Amino acid sequence: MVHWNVVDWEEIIDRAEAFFRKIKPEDKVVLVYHGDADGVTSALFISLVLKKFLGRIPEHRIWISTKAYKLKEERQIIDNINPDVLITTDLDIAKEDKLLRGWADKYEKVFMYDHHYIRPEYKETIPRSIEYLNARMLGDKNIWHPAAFFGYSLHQRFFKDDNYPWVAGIGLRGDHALDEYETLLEILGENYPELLKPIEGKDYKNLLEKAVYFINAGFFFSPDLHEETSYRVLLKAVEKNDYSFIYSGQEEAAELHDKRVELETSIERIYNEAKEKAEIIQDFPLIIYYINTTHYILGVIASMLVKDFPNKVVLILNRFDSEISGEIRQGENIDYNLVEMLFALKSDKNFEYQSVGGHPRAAGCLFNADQYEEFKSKFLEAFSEHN
Ligand SMILES: [Mn+2]
Repeated sequence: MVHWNVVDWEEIIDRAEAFFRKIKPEDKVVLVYHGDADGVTSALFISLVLKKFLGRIPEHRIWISTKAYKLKEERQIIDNINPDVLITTDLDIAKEDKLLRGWADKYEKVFMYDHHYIRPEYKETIPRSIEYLNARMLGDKNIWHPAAFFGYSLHQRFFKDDNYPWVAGIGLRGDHALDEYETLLEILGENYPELLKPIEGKDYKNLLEKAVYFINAGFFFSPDLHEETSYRVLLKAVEKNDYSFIYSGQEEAAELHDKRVELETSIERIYNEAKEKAEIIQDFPLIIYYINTTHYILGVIASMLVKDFPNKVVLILNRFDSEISGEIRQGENIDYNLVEMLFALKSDKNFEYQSVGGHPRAAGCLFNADQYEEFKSKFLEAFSEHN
C-alpha cells in the first residue's frame, strides 16, 4: 500500500522486502522495466530475488523504451498475460493515472519502484492498493537513488554472500550517479580493481563504463524493441559472475557487440555534426539540435554536448515515425528544474504531449510531429519565464 510519510531508505526497503516475501511459486509474475542500464540492472536484481520465491527467473519480462512511456502496446500485452503480481522498475509512469487505476482494479499485487520526479498530485492519483516506492518520497533534493541502487539494496536483504556490486555499479554509472556511492566504490575498488582502472584513448574511461556502453547499446539500438538483448547478456554475466562477458563478443554477447559498433559510429557522426550545426539560441543559455537517426541516442548526444557547453541547456529532438522525441540536459554550471520546465508547457500553455517526465537535471518528452512549431515556440516561452 502506497504511503507517503516514509522516514528513511531502510523503511523503503522494508516495504519492498515485505512485498517480495509474499510471492509464491504458483504466482504468475510480470516484470516491466526501463531498457537502459539502470532499468536492466534493477530488473536483474529483482529477478534474482523473485527466483528465490518463484523458483525461477520470471518468464514474463517486458522492457520499455524511453519513447514508449505511455505503454500503449505493452499495457495490452500485460492484460493478456493477466498476472497475479505486476512489478515495474525505473518507469516514469506515476502520472499515468488511468493506467494505474486499471492495474489496481485488475491485479491484486502491484509493485512499483521509481526514482523519477514526483509531482504533488501523484499523492492523490496513485491508487492506494499499489505498493509505490520512490526515493524522492524522502523529500531530500540530493537523494534520488536510481533503480539499480534499489535492486542492490533489496538483493542484500535476501542474499548475504555476493550481491554483485559490479551490477549495481553499471546501473548507477548508467544514470551518472556512481560517484555519490562511496561505499560501493570502495567495495568495487577492493574486489574488482580492474573495473575502475583508468583507460586512455577510448570513448570509455574504464571497464565499468565500457560495460555500461554495451548494456545501453541493447537499449539505444533500433529497431530492437523486444529482443531484450541486454537483459539476457547481463543475466549470463551474472551466472558466470564475470562482468567481462558483457563486452566479450561471445555467445549471446555477440549481438550486443554488433549493436555497440554500429551505435558508436552513429553517435560519433551525430555528435560531430551537432557541434557544428546546433542552433544556439540568442539571449538564452540554450542549444537546440534536431537529429535524424533510428537509434535512441538523443540522451547520449545531449550529455556529450553539455560537457562541451557547461553553461548551456541542450535540447535534442529526433523524429521517430509520426512522433518527435526530445531529451533535455544541462551543463554543470546550470541548475534549472528541467522536468518542471517541460511540465510548464502542459500546465500553463496547453501543450499536449504524448508523454513527459524525467528528473530535474535530465528530462524528456514525446509529442506528435505536426506539433513541432508549437512545441518550439512554447518551449522558448517557458524557458524565458524560467529564467
Ligand atoms: Mn532509466
